Amino acid sequence: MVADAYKEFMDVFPVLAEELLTHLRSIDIPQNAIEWFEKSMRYNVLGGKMNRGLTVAETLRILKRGETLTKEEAFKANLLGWCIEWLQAFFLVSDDIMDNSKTRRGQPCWYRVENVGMIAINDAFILEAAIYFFLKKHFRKDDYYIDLLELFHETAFQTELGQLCDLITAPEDNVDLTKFSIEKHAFIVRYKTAYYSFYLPVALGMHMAGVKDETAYKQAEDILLPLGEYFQIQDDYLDCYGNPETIGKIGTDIEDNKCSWLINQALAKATSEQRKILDENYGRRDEANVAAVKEVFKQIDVEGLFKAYEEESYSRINALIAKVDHPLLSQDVFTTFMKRIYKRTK
Ligand code: GPP
Ligand code: MG
Ligand code: MG
Ligand code: MG
Repeated sequence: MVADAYKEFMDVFPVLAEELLTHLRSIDIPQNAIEWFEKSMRYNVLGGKMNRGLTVAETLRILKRGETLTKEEAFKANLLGWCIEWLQAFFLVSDDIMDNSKTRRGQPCWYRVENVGMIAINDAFILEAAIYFFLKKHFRKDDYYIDLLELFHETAFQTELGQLCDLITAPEDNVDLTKFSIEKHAFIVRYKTAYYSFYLPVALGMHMAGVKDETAYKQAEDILLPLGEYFQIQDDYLDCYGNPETIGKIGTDIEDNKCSWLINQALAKATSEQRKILDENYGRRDEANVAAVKEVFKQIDVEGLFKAYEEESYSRINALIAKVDHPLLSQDVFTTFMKRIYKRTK
């Protein structure tokens, strides 16, 4: 990553925030709505790792083979990166309501902030709308404007389908562990996470680089989806074993009856006694139930299984990357992304 790529990216935020605020002032919306909007935007868009956002300009730089980006190219690539961060904010505000989560990025989830509550649902819609406001303002005259629109719409649709499966596989009032499977898990994570977190940033960089050949997008997708799957399995692992101070959120997967990677591993290995304990304790809100589940995870050494999976994925995905040969792509796009997430603790 270019040394000051992070700063260059962060410097775009105030410009975009001001564009939205200027628009709001122009429609004479009441002052308290402007204040609400600004607070929601800062609270929900900022404070993340910005992995997704940074990747667009980084991809563009690599695809332009080291050629320095013009000021305008760098700005537009970073703007697209921010659009993913806005999309992510829209997803996280909504996901935290659906998952009954307590904290996010080290602060209370937006819906739990005083006086916010279910207004957060509308705030989430507004966060999504901002994406199309920026795209229209800055890309309307570009020949790939329609590609950007389709990509954001299709990616949101994929993510929502993944979220749907995540939610209906985890009904709170009817715990039935026979509904889980590693195949279901693979579908859920690919759709709820991999498309928007991995394919989207790289595909946006490719559009800006002028890539039109569909086979290049397909080749990128074939690596980015497994990479995204690995990333979400890390997320499932950190939900149970991560340090809340470091990950900025308190895990709820066991309480929420989620079809996570950990429970699927445990189910595959459990004895009938352990299985009984899982059936009786998974998906329940009580601390004692959670502790019983974690004890079975410990007996089965689910943590060890994760470490082995992590090594296996690392080699498998690196082997996929080594085969990338499309002239419009570069293996560096994928290795940089992999480096950023391998063995992550947050
Ligand atoms: C991650 O799930 C997936 C999302 C945040 C996408 C949500 C999609 C919507 C359409 C709302 P997660 O619940 O494991 O994430 P976290 O652990 O960060 O809560
Ligand atoms: Mg969720
Ligand atoms: Mg969640
Ligand atoms: Mg999670």
